[in-house]
Amino acid sequence: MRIGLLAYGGLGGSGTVAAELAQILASRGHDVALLSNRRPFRLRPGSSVNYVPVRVPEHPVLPGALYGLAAAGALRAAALRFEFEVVHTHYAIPHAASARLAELTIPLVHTLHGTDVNLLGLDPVFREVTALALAGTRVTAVSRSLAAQARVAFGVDAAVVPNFVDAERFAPRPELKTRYVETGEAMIVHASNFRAIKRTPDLIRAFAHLLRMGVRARLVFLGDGPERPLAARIARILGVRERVRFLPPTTRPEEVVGAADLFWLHSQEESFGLAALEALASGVPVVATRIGGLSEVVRHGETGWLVELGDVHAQAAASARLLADPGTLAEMRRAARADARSRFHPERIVDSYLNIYQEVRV
Ligand code: GMT
Repeated sequence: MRIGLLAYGGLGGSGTVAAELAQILASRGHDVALLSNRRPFRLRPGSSVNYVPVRVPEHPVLPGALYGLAAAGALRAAALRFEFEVVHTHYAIPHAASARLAELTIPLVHTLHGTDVNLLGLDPVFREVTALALAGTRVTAVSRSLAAQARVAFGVDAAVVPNFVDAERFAPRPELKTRYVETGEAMIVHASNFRAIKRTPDLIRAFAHLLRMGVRARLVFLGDGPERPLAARIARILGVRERVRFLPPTTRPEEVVGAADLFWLHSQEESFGLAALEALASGVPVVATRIGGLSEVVRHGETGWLVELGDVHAQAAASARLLADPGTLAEMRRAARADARSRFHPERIVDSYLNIYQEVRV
């Protein structure tokens, strides 16, 4: 099949999902083109996916303002060039509207990822235009919780197609732990784009509690984003800065995540939590907020532990309990990996997308 994908590039989860999907589809012999504003971090060099950058003409007064229109133009040109049989957009704002504007006579599939519904999608301006763009097309959402929010925001019935993980790549790597922490220390990892929604200051507060409980541990932050300096400042204020490591984004996150004892998230919104899934596949239990799709990804008490938003004491206490009980932790590690492999297997989930592509073509 000739498939066009439109997504945001860079480090974001929606771009990661689109890039991984594109590569699996191409490896199965489909002709795939991926359009995005920046090359997705996870699109491997030399992959057989046709990468098409969306070029946004520079405007001295309105930098970046023309992206939605540029995406429509790039999609229209690519559809003619590659003769797409289906176009699949990721992250509805503005991609669903861009695809509608491109006036393609090709079936459209739109995947909702999170803040396109529950943050930007709540703004009446975006909500109205996005609802119009989604009307009459096939829509998917990455979790049941996001599908429910999309029904309210846009009045659409989205099919749930969850994200997936490559468990060969995201696997336990305990032998790498000494790269990041001293012998005898527990290693806690958080991977993030450091937006306010991720509540990284709460993670530092939880970590300070954990240390006060007498746990020998180090918190490893992987990634970059607007609140990274704030996180470092709070760590200094709370006197734990020397126990927090900041690692820049890497093309091999599996080498950090797979070495951890626990993975932490304290997000206030998380439609799915791809980083949590990658940790689970790596055999690393997740301690996170009981928010959105996280409670669909993490099985409370079996593959991790869920706490209420803002309850940094509970985040610390649950982690201290697990770290102090090697038997339970080992069982949770095994369950985390097994559950991630069985429920979020790439081949099965890519099949779900292919079935939807087939359905919209008839
Ligand atoms: O919606 C966003 O905030 C951006 C988006 C992204 O591109 O990083 O993240 C969302 O999509 C990911 C992939 O489906 C999910 O794993 C994230 O949970 C989701 N983020 C939020 O809901 C905050």
